[in-house]
Amino acid sequence: MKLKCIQGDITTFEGDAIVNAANSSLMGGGGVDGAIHRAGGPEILEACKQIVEQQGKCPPGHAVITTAGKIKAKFVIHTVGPIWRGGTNNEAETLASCYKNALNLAVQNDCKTIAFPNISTGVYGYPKAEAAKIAVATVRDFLKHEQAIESVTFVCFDDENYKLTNLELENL
Ligand code: AR6
Repeated sequence: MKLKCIQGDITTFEGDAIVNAANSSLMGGGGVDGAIHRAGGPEILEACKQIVEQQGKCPPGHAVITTAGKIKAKFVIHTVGPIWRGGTNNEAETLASCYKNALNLAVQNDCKTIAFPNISTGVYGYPKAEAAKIAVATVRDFLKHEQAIESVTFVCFDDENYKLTNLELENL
């Protein structure tokens, strides 16, 4: 199985790239974003600033890639999840785009082992069960036509996301 699920802190992932659940400013924040910037050090913020200078803010559903600074992984792929507004504002499509665009960047940068957090399920309020369905289905579909990636690991922080993501993987 190329798809895995573990519980823990994504900043300690030993692989090619970790994905960050950022916000459009790319200037850091709380949650997993804060944890990644703290663990990686100022190099990550510096790289984010350069990206924003060149191409502006990162819209929801899009992704950019930077150094991982002091983090073991080689890269951080920053994506901006949708803020949950009841489900009728393209939240599902935007969330799926986060996973697809992050994986595309991973492939373009020769990343073979990638870790995702449960994007949008913290501060952004996306219902966890629905987010887990979208995350697993989108990654599974991507891997069907992309052979270069060896593994995608969902690194779940809280018990609920860990259980829900495992459930989706068992249902595959
Ligand atoms: N490793 C893995 N997952 C984590 C970690 C960690 N170290 N810490 C938290 N999580 P959130 P969002 C999980 O709020 O909902 C930030 O301020 C957490 O349990 O980090 O996409 C950004 O700057 C949850 O399941 O991201 C944005 O402003 C998941 O990560 C905003 O939050 C996502 O929760 C983005 O909100």
